[in-house]
Amino acid sequence: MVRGMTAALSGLAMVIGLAPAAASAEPDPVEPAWTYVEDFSEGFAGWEPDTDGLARDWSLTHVPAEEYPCWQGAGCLRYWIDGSNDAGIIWVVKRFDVEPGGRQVDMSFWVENPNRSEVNTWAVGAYVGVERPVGFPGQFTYVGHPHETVGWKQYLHSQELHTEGEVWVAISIAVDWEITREYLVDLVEIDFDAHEGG
Ligand SMILES: [Ca+2]
Repeated sequence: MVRGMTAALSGLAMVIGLAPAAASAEPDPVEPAWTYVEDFSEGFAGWEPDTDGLARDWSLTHVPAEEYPCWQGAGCLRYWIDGSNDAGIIWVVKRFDVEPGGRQVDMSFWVENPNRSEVNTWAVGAYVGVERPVGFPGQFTYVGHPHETVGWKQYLHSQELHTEGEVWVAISIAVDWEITREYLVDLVEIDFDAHEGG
């Protein structure tokens, strides 16, 4: 048994020893993984409000924690939509510049639902891609309904992609009932990792 283990370790050492020579034929290594964190204490922090234009009225504003129950820090984002057209998506979007290549993007964010209601099954969505989203059907990935929880809830989304150098990330809320609603969004965290085969 001891002899077998020694042989295995010896084999492992040979593999490790050969690795540098093999690596010389590989593409240049991509940048190391990095994480973006934003809690909107200072404002929009470069995120831009946008919409598909179908809601009768909407607003997307930065609000202070003194006036709204933000999840973390001094402020958060307030999504307000008049759903009386029974249609409409609003979102914030931000462009990130990364080294070209394959990326595994894992994002999370928090949404606050002020009350539980039958007319609260509005869709929380997320987008990670190489182009700015415009809101056509199916472009945002459905990640949950806010009515499942009263108060703050974390939503997750992951996407693999190949980029020439830019990645767009967006967080959306879509109308589902002909009423007016508001939600708060806070604390976005995004991991940009290289993935093999990129
Ligand atoms: Ca915040």
